[in-house]
Amino acid sequence: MIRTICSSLSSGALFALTAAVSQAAIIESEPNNTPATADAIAIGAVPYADAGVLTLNAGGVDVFSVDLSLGDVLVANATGLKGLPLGSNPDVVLGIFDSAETLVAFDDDAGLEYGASIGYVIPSTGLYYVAVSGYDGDLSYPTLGDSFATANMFDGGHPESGSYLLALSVTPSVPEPVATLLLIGGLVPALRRVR
Ligand SMILES: [Ca+2]
Ligand SMILES: [Ca+2]
Ligand SMILES: [Ca+2]
Repeated sequence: MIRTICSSLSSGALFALTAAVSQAAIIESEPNNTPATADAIAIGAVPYADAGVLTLNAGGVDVFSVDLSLGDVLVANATGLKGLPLGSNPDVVLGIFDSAETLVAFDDDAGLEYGASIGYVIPSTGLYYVAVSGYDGDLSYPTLGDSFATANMFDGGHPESGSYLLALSVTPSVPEPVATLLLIGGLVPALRRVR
C-alpha cells in the first residue's frame, strides 16, 4: 500500500512529505535517562502539538527538555501501546521537572487505562523536563519537590518496557480567539474616542 502511494509522487514531493513527517514527530535518542541527556523538543510558536511513538526500556527513563513561557499550558499524555486494552502496557508514569530538576507535576494513571496524563500551567519562563518512566510496583509515588535524582519511579527501578505514544501540546493561557476579542474590544472604543 505504501509503495503504491509513493510511486505516484515525484521524488521532490516524496522528500517534502518525508521531511514534513520527520519534523512533526517527537523522536528520542538513547540514552536519554536524565535531564543532562534529555532530548530537546523545539516548541516554536504556540499553540503547539506533537506526538511520537517511543520505547520505554526496563529501568529506563525518557527525558525531554522544552523551553516554555509563563502562562503556557503544557499537556502531556503517555499511552502504552504494547498490549490491549490500549494504555494498559507498559504502565507508564509522567513527571514534569523544572530547570532545577525539581518535580513540579506527576501522574501515574490519569490517562487511558494505566496511561499517564498531566496538565500544567507554567509558573515561570524557562526550561522544563518531561520525563516518562514506568510504574515500579512499590505503591509509593514521588513527592512534588523531589529532585530528579531522588524522585521515586524515576530512579531506574521499574520493570516496565515497550512502545508507547507520547503526545504533547502547549497552548497560551488565554485562547487566541478570546485574546483577539479582547484586543478588538480595546481598540474599538479607542478609535471612537479619536473620532
Ligand atoms: Ca526510550
Ligand atoms: Ca531512556
Ligand atoms: Ca501508569
